[in-house]
Amino acid sequence: MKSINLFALTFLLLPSACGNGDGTPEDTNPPSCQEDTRDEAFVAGLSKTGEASYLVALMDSNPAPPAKGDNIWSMELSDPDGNPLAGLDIDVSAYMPDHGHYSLAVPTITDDGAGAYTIDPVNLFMPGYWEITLHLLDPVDVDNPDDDIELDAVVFKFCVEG
Ligand SMILES: [Cu+2]
Repeated sequence: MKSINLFALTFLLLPSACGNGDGTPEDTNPPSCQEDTRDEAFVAGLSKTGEASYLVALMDSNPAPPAKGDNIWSMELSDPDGNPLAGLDIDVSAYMPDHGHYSLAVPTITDDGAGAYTIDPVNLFMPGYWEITLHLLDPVDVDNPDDDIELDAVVFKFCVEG
């Protein structure tokens, strides 16, 4: 009986001896977002101007800042002259360059009028650095999505913790 008890005790002690997540040099956790210099701090109203001078503002995120899992984004779009842009389609692609994969979730885009749109969800299913590209599409023929014309595109860059 005594040898069995010692065997069990050895296994109980092993995890703490390996240093799991306490910042010791043998820690094998991936780098945290605090060490990532590619991402951007979230602020309500964070705006981007595409190469064609269209403006895309991230007015709010739920949750805020964007987090691992499903996020709901409230957007405002305006044309190069600053006029609100209603009636567009938005194609969203969320990509992890470090891993070479996309999020496969296809969000619902709601046109809330006067240039406001809701994207639900922006799915960031893994912790780490994400590049979320929004393609602004003009639906020339609403019955034929293949005819959409891309007006502009912008990229939002966020790192989400695990
Ligand atoms: Cu990944």
